[in-house]
Amino acid sequence: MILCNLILFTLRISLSGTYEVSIMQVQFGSCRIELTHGDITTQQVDAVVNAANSRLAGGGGVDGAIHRVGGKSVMEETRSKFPEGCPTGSAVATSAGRLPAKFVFHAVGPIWRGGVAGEADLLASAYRRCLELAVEHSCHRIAFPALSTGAYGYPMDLAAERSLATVRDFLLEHQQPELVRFVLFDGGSFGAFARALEAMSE
Ligand code: AR6
Repeated sequence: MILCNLILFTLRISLSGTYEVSIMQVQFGSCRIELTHGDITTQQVDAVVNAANSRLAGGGGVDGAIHRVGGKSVMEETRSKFPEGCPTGSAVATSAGRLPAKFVFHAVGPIWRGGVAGEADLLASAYRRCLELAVEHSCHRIAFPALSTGAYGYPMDLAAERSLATVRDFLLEHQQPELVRFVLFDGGSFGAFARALEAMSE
């Protein structure tokens, strides 16, 4: 049975001799998964996802960048609405302060412990909760970083496969949100996600 109509293309624009922008998109009915190089804090979407910890205490990487650019109102709202933090595999929503988005979804991915501690299911569940929050908050466009693949040590290839499959399954079932963008910080993560997305579309 054909579940969806896939259109896959890769666009590489050489802006100069040394800089290249890569974008890859796959269409699932009326929804789209998009991969791009870049910084999550510059994304013009309805919601950006933060790679948070379960105390929602702030940190480095994506978390540091989101709070630095979003400003202190994001942490103030997080502390006052969610003093208990957020369990691993889930996510909570705040407004986005000075970020060019309406909401930040603070998602807690798993710490990699060799793959034997339910990491794959927890990673999938963190992505799914963000997509549910997007639907609940009428967000049509959402941008994710590669959750758990930095300080939390989840192997990039495995994270790419699980993250993309989770988003694809959600879009096929719910037909929203209309755009899910993965914002990948470097060539290695972009390559891993591009390979996984291509394999998934064959
Ligand atoms: N935009 C997009 N991707 C980024 C950015 C950015 N500005 N900065 C880093 N990445 P991480 P985690 C990539 O460590 O593994 C924090 O201290 C990065 O290269 O931000 O889920 C929290 O407080 C990597 O591929 O998140 C937690 O304690 C990916 O984003 C802990 O780290 C995720 O890296 C969460 O660890």
